[in-house]
Order: sequence, then structure tokens, then C-alpha cells
Amino acid sequence: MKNWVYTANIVKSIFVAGEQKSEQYLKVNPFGKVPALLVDGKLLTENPAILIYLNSLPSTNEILPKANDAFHQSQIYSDLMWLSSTLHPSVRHVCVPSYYTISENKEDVIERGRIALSMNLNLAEKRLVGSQWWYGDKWSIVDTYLHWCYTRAERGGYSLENFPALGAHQKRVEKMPSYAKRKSIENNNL
Ligand SMILES: N[C@@H](CCC(=O)N[C@@H](CS)C(=O)NCC(=O)O)C(=O)O
Repeated sequence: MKNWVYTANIVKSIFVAGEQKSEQYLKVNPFGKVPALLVDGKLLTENPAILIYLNSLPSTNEILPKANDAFHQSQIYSDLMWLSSTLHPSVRHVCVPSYYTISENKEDVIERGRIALSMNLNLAEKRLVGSQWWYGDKWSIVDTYLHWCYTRAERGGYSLENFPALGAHQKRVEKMPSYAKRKSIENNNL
């Protein structure tokens, strides 16, 4: 994999830790969520859209595989959308249940999240058995997004011990130079 490069003068990314609903952040992204990307002052939100856009920039390295045809392309988009609209929300149910209920008792939401997480991580586990990366022998941003999801769930108390292929995948992602770079950016922004 080549090094990831941000083209600072055209792309300005915004990292905000826990301040998604602050007045200052809502002025930038009225949807009140991260990530958000400003390109020449224009806003782009939603992980799949941002990743597809970044992949299309001539100045950046490929972060998604090249599609053979329209169906293959749609499968790649489907993978990104599955991460963003199915796996990612199941992680949030377990880690931040208060987003999903106003009740004092959050246990139902957490349990619902754990059931969904187990189903979704089982699918990811099957896909990764005998395969280094989501798309075989080549890393893509799907691997990094998947890694973020299961690692966040683990940090929220969800054990990965029944998912050996995910455990091996986790080690592989964390050995990448881009992982060390991301950690150092995160540490400098907190
Ligand atoms: N559908 C969005 C989801 C992004 C998302 O849920 N971001 C979380 C952080 S992991 C967030 O900003 N949550 C704040 C909130 O929902 O108030 C996407 O794909 O970008």
C-alpha cells in the first residue's frame, strides 16, 4: 500500500471529539455527526459518500478496489453501506445506548445491539476465514472501517474471543503504518 496523502488545500477534514451537537460544529455540519468533509467550503457527509469521493481523487491512492463492471462496483458500494448503516449502528447500540432510548434502563438496547453485532460480526468472520483482507490479498478502506467497528465494540465490552479471523485481521490492520499515523493524529486532536 502506498502512503495516504491529504491534499490540504482542497480537502479540509474536521475531527471533533464528542462535540457533534455543539453550536460551532452544527454551523459546519447541520446534521451533527462525524465524519464531515469540507471541500472548497462545500460539505460532504456520510461515510460511504466521503470514502467514495476520496477514492475518486486523482491525488490520493486507491482505497477501494477497481471495479470490473457496474455490478461489481455496486457490490463495493454495498459493502460500504453495510458497514455504515448496519454494522456501525449495532456497535452504537452497545457502546452508546443512550442515543437509542430515553429510558433509564438501557439494557434492552444493549442486548438488541449485542444480538445484531453477533450476527453481523459472524458474517464478517466468515468472509475473513482464509483471507487476509475483505477483498482477498489487497487491503482496502473496508478493512479499516470494519476494524474500527469491531475494535470500538470490544472497547465497549463486547468480547471478540469467538471471532479468531477478526482477531487476526485486527493484528494485521494494527501493523500497518497508516494505523500508527491515525493513532498519532487522534492523540494530537484529543
Ligand atoms: N450515517 C453516518 C453515521 C456517522 C455516525 O454515527 N457518527 C457518530 C460517531 S461514530 C456521531 O457523530 N454520533 C453523534 C450523534 O449521533 O449525535 C455516516 O455513515 O457517516
